[in-house]
Amino acid sequence: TTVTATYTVSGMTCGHCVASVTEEVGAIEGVTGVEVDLADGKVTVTSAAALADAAVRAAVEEAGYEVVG
Ligand code: 9UX
Repeated sequence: TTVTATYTVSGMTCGHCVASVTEEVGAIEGVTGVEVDLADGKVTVTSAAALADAAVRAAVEEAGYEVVG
């Protein structure tokens, strides 16, 4: 099983933001990939297990940003 979900994240403006979000979201259990599109403010998460939106939301907030929409 592979789950892919894309989130809109506000506040990311530089490469360090990308690194922080990638690290925090990548630490969620089951997550196998994190792709951040800085220009579009999109974060695409690939997971080998069911992915809880709340977990992604919490990880993004932990990094200092916010999932919108
Ligand atoms: Mo770069 Mo991102 O200095 O919040 S880390 S803008």
